[in-house]
Amino acid sequence: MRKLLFPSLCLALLSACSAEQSNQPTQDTTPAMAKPGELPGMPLKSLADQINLAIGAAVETRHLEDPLFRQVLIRDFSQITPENEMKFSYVQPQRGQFDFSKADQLVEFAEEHDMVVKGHALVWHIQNPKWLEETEWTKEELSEVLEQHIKTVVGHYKGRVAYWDVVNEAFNDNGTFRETLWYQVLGEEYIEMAFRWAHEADPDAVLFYNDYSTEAMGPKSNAVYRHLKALLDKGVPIHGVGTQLHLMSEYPIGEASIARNIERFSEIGLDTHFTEIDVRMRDSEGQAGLNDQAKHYETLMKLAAYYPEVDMYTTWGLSDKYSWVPSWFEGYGRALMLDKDYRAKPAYIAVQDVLVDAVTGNFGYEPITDLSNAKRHVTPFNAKPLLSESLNAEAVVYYPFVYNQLNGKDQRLPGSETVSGKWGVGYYKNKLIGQVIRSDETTVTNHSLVHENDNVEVFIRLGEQYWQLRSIVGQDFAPLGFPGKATGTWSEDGKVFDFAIEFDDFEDLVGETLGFNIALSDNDNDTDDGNRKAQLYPLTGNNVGWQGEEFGELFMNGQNAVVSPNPISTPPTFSMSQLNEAPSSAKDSVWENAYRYSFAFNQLNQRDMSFDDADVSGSWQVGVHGKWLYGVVERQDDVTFTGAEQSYENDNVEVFVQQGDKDMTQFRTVVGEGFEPTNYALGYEAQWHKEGTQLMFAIELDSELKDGESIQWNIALSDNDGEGRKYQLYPVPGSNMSYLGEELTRITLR
Ligand code: 9MR
Repeated sequence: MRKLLFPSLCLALLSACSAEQSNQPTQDTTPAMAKPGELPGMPLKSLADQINLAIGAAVETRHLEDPLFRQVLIRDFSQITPENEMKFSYVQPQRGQFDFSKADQLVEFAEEHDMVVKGHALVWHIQNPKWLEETEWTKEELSEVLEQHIKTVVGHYKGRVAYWDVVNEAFNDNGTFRETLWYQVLGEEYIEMAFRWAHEADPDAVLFYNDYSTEAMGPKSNAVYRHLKALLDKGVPIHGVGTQLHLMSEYPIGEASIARNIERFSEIGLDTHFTEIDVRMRDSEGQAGLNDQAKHYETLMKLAAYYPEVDMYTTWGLSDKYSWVPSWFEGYGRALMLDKDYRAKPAYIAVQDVLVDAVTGNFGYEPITDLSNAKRHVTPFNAKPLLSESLNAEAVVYYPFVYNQLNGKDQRLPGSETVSGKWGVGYYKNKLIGQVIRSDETTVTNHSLVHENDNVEVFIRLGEQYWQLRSIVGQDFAPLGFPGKATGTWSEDGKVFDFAIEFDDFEDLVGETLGFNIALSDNDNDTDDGNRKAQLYPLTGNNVGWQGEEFGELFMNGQNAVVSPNPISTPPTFSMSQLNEAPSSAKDSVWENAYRYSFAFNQLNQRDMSFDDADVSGSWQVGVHGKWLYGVVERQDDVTFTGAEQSYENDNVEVFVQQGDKDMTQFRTVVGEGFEPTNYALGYEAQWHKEGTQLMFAIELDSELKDGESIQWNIALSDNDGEGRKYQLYPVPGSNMSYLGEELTRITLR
């Protein structure tokens, strides 16, 4: 039941309260029975005002012509963000010719109705005019263009637009810089420049960085945090961080993680705005979806009401009538608090209830900030959107096949003279489009057991269901129960396999996270039993993919898509052994039976993480004895180079160790030298043998590990042949950010 307001509050807000009484004769009137535009209870803005929270909506001028839209907006909202009409292509459609006609109407409307305006967005990679996108800019020219744009727009609204989204969406989901026009021509400094120019044009304006999938702790928000902090340290005028919050009702909201994120930004002096909230639902969802959606809106409002640093709560649109969602995410919609007839949905009621509690002193809420269950360890494999059904090598990321899961504890690559390969996938609408590139001297396809032939297997998991699709070299996929359509074609020479897997349950895969794995099998007719000698996967495991286990994750990347917060897989986990005695060298017999893995993913190349083993290759093993972690590295390299000024640029091995909640330590040993000094309090030592082909190292742990216990871990082999670093090979994919304590894997004692 909804709570009654205190009478004193009604006195203070007489008109609003009487409106409430006439609109809502009884407490249990269901909102669905209200007339279009008739909303129950106190207007949200009269409540939010009392806790200094602006409550806003994204608006376009055409919406204001709809009387109900206007009425509800004026009644309930105290802030607007121009949804499109202040973007670059609108305000500067021709070079040097500014057109503020639409944006002016919005600002005038806001002034008439006492609303605050947040300008959106000065620098973005989308909705830029043709002239801007199609010119080959020099750095000087483009920086002039940007300076003029920002100064003209912010100057035009000086004193009238209180807040600005200065830079929008500058980072990729994995925390690397997005390769926009701005970044490519101006370098990362464009962010700093944009803030400085905006500040010069209106020193009173409050300036924000804005992005999506940054509400919670994670690689992307970490990147935003790091970069904004660095800019603040340099005195760049940045006042807050906006997190868009284009959410999905079916994913739980990471409340603790959002809370921690707000707090860390606050610690560096930045306010947080919830800037573009909407919570999309599948078209097939009913009341349960509406309730989940309400929970999301409610949790966000609780956080906004609790943290004084959150002083803006803006939804991306006003009602389901004009939302951007259905046209971007096929099969999804109804993302706002009001339905298409401007009636209150459960989300509206939930938000209003939180606000009522907050202004009547009944707000007992305290966010949870314990993150122990909220950690996503490693970025998933990425599939990028394609422009057609054909795979465009530029658009996909290639990952190598890496671990031979047929070979027990020694999962090393067999070497490219035996077999090697890489794979990449993208998607077009509801089709996964993939390619495998394979190199193999001997192709065997006549074994009586189909799986013992040279083949590719693709493993897919959706919820509780999983499928294995197999294609023997030269043949189409065998239909192993997969309900959609799957086709595969091999090139004449058996080197390239192109496939398409169509998902009947989806209209578009954007934003989905699928359970995924892929394997390349190799039979050269030369084993004792005539069976395969390798089955290479991109993940380590026990070759039980066919039983529905050990899936990795494939994230269907896209503008405003979010990675599922529910990991389908456990973080990549490697194994280490208990060593009977402290090893004396890399050749000590204790290593014979220990787990062994290859260095595999070149994280220096974000488009193709495979590498050429004629340049460099290597393997690593780890074990424990007492409180010590021992490791060995075997390395083959055509050219050993250690002449670079920066030691990380030299041929080296880096080991990343983090125990429990302690800080991560990065240990580096340049080939031939010991570990570089660190501030690690316990012992550590590295020793190279045999001209840099063998390394043994030892690191003292805090405490002895028990069976089944893990540490967070990574290891990398860098290769420079004298012309800059070529490869940095890790056992997992990632964006080369382990040195920041991110993208760590686990290593478990077994
Ligand atoms: O809602 C906006 C939609 O009408 C436009 O077509 C689209 C163009 O990309 O931009 C939408 O707004 C975006 C906002 O400016 C920045 N964050 C993501 C929003 C949804 O794409």
